[in-house]
Order: sequence, then C-alpha cells, then structure tokens
Amino acid sequence: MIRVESPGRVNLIGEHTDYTFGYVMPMAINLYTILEGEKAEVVTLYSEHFREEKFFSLDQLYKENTWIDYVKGVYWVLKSEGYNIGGIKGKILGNLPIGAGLSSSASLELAVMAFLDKAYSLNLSRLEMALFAKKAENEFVGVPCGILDQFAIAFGKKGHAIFLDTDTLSYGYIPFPSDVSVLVFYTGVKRELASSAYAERRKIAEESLRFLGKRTSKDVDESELIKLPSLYRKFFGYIVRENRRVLEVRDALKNGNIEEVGEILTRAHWDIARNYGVSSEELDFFVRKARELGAYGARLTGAGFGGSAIALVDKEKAEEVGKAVLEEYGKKFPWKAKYFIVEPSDGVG
Ligand code: GAF
Repeated sequence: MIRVESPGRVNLIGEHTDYTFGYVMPMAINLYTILEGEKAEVVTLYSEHFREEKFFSLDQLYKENTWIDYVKGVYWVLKSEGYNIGGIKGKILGNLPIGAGLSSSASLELAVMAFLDKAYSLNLSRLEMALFAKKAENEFVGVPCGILDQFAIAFGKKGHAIFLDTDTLSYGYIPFPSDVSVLVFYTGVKRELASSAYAERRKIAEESLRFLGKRTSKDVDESELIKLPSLYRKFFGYIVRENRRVLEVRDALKNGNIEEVGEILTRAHWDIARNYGVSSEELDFFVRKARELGAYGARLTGAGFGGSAIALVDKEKAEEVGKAVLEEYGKKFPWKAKYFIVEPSDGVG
C-alpha cells in the first residue's frame, strides 16, 4: 500500500500578488489530505469527506464538476506531458477542512501527484509537481489561480515560512519562531474561488500592468499609480504595497521581531479589506477580536470572500484566544466556525 500525506497551507503575507508575479510568503500546515491505496487498471477512489466512491477509466477524462475533477485534472496534465501512468484503487481521508480557504483542492491535487509519482516511478521534481498541479487547476478545473497554493504544499518545510518570488520561482526558507502559534480561524463561510470576483480582480491587475507597461507588480513603484484610472489605482495600489510588505515581514522575521511582523499583518488586512474588497464582516470581526485578545497580528489568508483568517499568538495563549474568539463569534454569526492551532510543516510526502 502507498500512503501520501499532503498538507494544507496558510499564507502569512503576500495576498493576491501571485497572478502579477509578485512576492508571497506561505507555509504548509499540519492539517492533511491523506491518500491511501494501490496501483490499479482504472481509478476508483472513496472520499471519506463526501462519503462516496468515484470511478473513471483513463480514457474518460471529462469534467464532472465534483471533487473528482481535481484527480482527473492531474491525470489529464500528466498524460498530456507524456507520462505513462495507470490507475489507483484507494481512499481519501484526513483532517484538512474542505472549502475553508486552506487549499484543500491544491492539497488533493498534490496528494494525487505524489501518489502517482511514487506508484509509477515518475521521478517528478517538487517544482514539476507544483507547476503540473497549477496547470490542472487552471486548464482542467478552470480556476484562474496563481502558483501560491501548489508551491506551498510542494515545498513546505517544518518550522519555516517560504519566501517565494512568483516571477522567477526562486525561494528561501525563513525560520518561524517556535514559541509563536499560528491560530487559524475558519469563519464557516465557504468560498468559491471560481467566483467571478477573483477573476475580475485578476483581470484588473493584469490590465494595470499592461497600462503601466510593466511585466510584474514587483517592478511598479507607488509613485506610478497616479497614471491608472481610479478603480485600477485602488486595486493595484494594494498589490504594490503588499509586495513591499512581504519583504518587510521577511526582514522582521529574520530579525526575530514578531511584534513588527504582527503589526504588518494587521495593516495588510485593513489594506486588503478597504482597497481590494475581498474581506468580509466575519473576517474583520476575527481580526479585531484576535488583536483585542493579545494576538501580535491577524489577517485574512488566501483568496478571502469568507474562508479563513490567521492570527499570530504566543504558544501558551493560543488555545485560550481561539476559544474566546469562537465564543464571541458564535454570539454574532450563525455559521459553524472552527479554529485550529497549526505549525509550519513539511510539504507533500
Ligand atoms: C487563492 C489562489 F489559488 C492563489 O493563487 C492566490 O491568488 C490566493 O488566492 C490569493 O493570494 O488561494
């Protein structure tokens, strides 16, 4: 039997920067999608979460608009890249919540990728896995995401955040303080990445680049924003500042200045909320409460529009803060929220 563990991710800072080739700083987290099984002729997979079995043969790679598309997408890419692969008989389980903004879809893609790599001796590099998974999501599933999620899940390293330049794909590992916990708060509001709001922002960001005659958002200085029409200036201005914040967080982490890291994260949250329009009442509530309860900083993580937020909290206080926010949140919102105390973890394996 082959068993693969594929983590979820949070993004510490660098939100909505990857589709204009900016900087990001995600970490893989210790919540996992697990794929267990063996080689077979066709693909038969049981999902514990959905409590259903799905089946397809390798010449039947059409989209179904269900969870199995993430599996089919990986097959579709690997076959189009000329890899010789067979089926899987197995099951999908794990403790990574689905649709909570913690990259359950990329996690499943990477689980399948790593499983096939092992089962059929494909010898894929981590970078190939990340790029193929992104291609599956963009071209098969039809979600116009950047590389953030797939890269984080492929390259995660225990105890570290990943500093990634999504343009050159050069990256480095930044040690994350062992006495600080990442408190993840799922608002209970599922988000649809395929939703038009994400695609619309991506389009405005790409058009802003063209308008300014620049290739990446890293190359744009705040003083140039004045050339853009006002909505474009508002949206793209956020991206330009966010890139700078990733560099600032990298330096503050290197200097062991967690107070400053927290302060930048909170500032990033209010910038994305006010100027990029992807936050929500629930996410804002969490950020305020977590700060009141002594978190160093807090912000939404991932695409926004519901999903999850993170807060950086002293390890010994994390449980207490998580409980207190959840209780307050329950008085105000009807959603089934949850919190998780996670740590930076190794990538898929
Ligand atoms: C989602 C996307 F999949 C990522 O590529 C990234 O754009 C993120 O939203 C926002 O930073 O997770």
